[in-house]
Amino acid sequence: MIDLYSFNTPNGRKITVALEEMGLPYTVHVVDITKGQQFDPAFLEFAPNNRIPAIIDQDGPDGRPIGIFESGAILLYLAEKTGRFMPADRRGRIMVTEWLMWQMGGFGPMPGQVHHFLMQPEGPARDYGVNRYHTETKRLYGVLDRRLAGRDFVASADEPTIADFAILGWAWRHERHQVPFDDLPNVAAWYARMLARPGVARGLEVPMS
Ligand SMILES: N[C@@H](CCC(=O)N[C@@H](CS)C(=O)NCC(=O)O)C(=O)O
Repeated sequence: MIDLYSFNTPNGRKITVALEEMGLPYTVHVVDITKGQQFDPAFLEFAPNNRIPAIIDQDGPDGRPIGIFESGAILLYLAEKTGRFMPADRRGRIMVTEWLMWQMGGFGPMPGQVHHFLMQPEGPARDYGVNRYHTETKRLYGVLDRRLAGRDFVASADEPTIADFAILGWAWRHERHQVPFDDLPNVAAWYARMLARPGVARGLEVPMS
């Protein structure tokens, strides 16, 4: 059994989607980041960066519990544990790692900044922040759209991988960071393809707040 410590956010949704797709049993423990619960000392024991998501797998690699923080590390761990959503061949694994790191380094931090600046009071600081991070977020969506031309999934031709789950978590909030899919036909088709999967749909619906 896996204990998931999370909240209803893009980074949190990556993991419920992965757990549902993998068919792993798990229990959600809501960490309400709007109430400061991410600073609870008991949570910091295994999530020292005071951010969700984090997991404790009671059945860790050596049969003992293991705590893991950082959504990318959790996805890699779950893929290794199940042998699923990560290709077996080295070239395929490198491609998944590239797109997972692309998400973790940019396609998450950048739209996250758009969310932040959109909530600021009107004024030059807000305008500067929104412009800067919205421009970069749109650039990243352009990269994704070009990558998905003629492909069903980001890093593997015929089935999704953990890279798709990671990217989906943020694309799921595209309306909030104000990037419509009108000029992103390949992203739009991929998004619809992902949402049509029952595991993805369940992962996006699991109560987490
Ligand atoms: N790189 C981290 C980022 C995690 C992250 O930023 N989580 C946000 C919610 S999406 C959070 O917990 N924020 C709490 C806070 O800022 O105190 C990951 O991917 O796990």
